[in-house]
Amino acid sequence: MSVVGFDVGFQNCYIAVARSGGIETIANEYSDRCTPACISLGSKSRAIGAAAKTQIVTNAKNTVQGFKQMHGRTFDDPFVQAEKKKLVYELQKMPSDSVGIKVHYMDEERIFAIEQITGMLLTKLKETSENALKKPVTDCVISVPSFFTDAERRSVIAAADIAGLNCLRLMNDTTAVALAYGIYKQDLPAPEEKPRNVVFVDMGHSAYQTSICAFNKGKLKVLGTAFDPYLGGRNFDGILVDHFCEEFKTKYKLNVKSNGRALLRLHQECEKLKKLMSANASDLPMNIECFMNDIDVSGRMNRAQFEELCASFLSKVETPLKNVMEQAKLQFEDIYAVEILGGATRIPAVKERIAKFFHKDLSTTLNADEAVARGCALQCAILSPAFKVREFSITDIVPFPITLKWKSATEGLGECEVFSKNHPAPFSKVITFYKKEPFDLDAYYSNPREISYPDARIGRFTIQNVTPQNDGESSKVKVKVRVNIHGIFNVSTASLIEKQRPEVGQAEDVPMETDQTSRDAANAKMDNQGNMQVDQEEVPSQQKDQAEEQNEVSQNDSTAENKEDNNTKPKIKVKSIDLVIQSDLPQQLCQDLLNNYVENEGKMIMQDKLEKERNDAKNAVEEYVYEIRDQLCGIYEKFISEADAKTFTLLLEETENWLYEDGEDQPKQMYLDKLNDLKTRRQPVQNRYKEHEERPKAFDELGKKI
Ligand code: ATP
Ligand code: K
Ligand code: MG
Repeated sequence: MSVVGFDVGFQNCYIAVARSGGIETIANEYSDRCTPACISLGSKSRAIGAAAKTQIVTNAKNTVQGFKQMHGRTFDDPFVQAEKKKLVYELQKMPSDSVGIKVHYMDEERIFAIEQITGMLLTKLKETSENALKKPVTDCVISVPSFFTDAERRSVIAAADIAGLNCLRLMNDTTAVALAYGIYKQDLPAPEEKPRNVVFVDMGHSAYQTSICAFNKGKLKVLGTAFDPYLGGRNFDGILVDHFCEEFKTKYKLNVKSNGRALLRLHQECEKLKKLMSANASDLPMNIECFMNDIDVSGRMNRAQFEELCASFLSKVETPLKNVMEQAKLQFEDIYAVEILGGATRIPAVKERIAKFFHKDLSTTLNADEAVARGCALQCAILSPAFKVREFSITDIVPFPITLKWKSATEGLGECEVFSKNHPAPFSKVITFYKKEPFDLDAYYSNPREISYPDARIGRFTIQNVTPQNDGESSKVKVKVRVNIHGIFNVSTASLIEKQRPEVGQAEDVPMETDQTSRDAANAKMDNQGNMQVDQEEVPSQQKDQAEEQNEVSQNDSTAENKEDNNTKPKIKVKSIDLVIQSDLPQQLCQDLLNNYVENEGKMIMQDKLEKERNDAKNAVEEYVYEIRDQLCGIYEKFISEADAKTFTLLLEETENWLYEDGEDQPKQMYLDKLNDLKTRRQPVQNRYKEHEERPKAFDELGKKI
């Protein structure tokens, strides 16, 4: 079994794996540990990662990048609409209202769901890790921003399914980083001592996230998280692009924004310039040859100017930091270290602002690019039964409080916040209802304005098969709600507690245990008023979810059940009946569609493989032509007549020309045949050459024998 962690960034992806030597980040086929989150659809195959990035300008309309934050969103989502304006490739509304990406692939117009696009990227990451590990990869841990809502998280899991990956955990970026930070530290305070509080600050290409974690030996607890989902390196690039668009308008009379390709090139150059300015404060040039209408353009910028232009973005750096400190309820002197990571924290002005806020020098003990992937791989190792890692418990939190609402048969509306802000996660709770018929539970984010998503609905969970008791009274229904290991809310189980007829002779006159009686009475009364919510108890997760269990924050075993069993002499026997829960989740991919996408991804993988083989076969012909040509005027020269050599050379020339003309695009077999043809033609001269080469050796052998 393999242990793999994927950091799926908006711009850059990293892969870490566990090998016997420990956790390591692995490189792709270009010996680069960074794989761009980029997919280029071609007329014969797909290019994914580094190969796709080279096509951003040349195959602009079919090269997809910058899609991560469109997961789980509808096409009409204001964020999607704003992105759409900046994208060169086309977006289209899917029948389910979600975001589709319209491209030309295999000479056809195709619309891919966002899950399929990330699925393609994950296919690439999976292949890269399989090549490094030399075995199949299925189980993995994938990073997501901590601000991702349930719909976004579910959408990423669907993408993993499409790529044939089994995502053991969707791990929040900053939590992964905290794990990578803590697990190897030998000097963490003992469990009973005051914890070591560390702030993590990650600014990537699209988003800015921070968390504070408390570390003790063998464990970490997230104290708070805060973010600006729309602040990242790309905003700084955007400022430079706008600046130079203006400058080129006056200087060269060019309307850059009207030309998609030029704009893409300018983006690339501005990003380069931005990075250069991180290392160099002086005036720096930016030159682009043949930019538009055959005009070469040039501009200049220095760090001070850049910071002035970016002032409004820089002023946003502080807010999440303030927010996270308030959540953790810590003073600056309680902070042991501020660890920065993510590419955009290399911008000096960003660093300065973070350091100034905490009155502290920043730490860079983590690899700024690879820490997320490493944390994910560590988490995967912890979850994998096949791998031994030191014990380390991770307590994450619920970033957005969650409320359940329900309607009673008698019109009233019930409501209860089931998970408060920063409640430990993963976590389960049991809620008891008194009901006579099936009912709906609607889950919402309690503070719609807090989430970076336009829909506060999490989902509707219908508890089915609820019937009254034999005596016509309401039935007790226990519902387990859960924030699972992926940070996704769910109503995981529901059961109806059926009172059974007391045995003869024990009967009705036996008084019920007082606590229970009064509680039931109170409940019944509330029931009539339509307030069904009665009892809220926390229980640990079920055994079967091994992974979650070990990390779960929980009270003593089954609080709720124990209370009843210990205090009540069972005068009335009860039977628990499992109920069916039907869930209706916004933007959830239906199973049929998902199956279809899985199948399609399989087809595309096969197509890519065939295309690669075809290309390899073609390249083999070309290489063979060069090889023989060299040999004809080299080692074979003495073994072929001048006339034969001439014919052969002519044939090679013909073959070469064919490769660039009619043979440019032929089935694989055609190239194999051509290659065989050449090999057959070479055979006689090669035989003569070999014979000659072996003759002295034969003499030698003979000599030794004598
Ligand atoms: P996200 O976390 O938003 O999903 P990501 O993980 O892909 O995105 P990172 O790889 O952490 O993002 O960072 C990429 C960003 O960092 C880009 O905007 C890039 O230009 C920027 N960056 C990288 N190096 C430097 C540098 N030396 N100076 C300034 N910016 C840099
Ligand atoms: K990254
Ligand atoms: Mg990132």
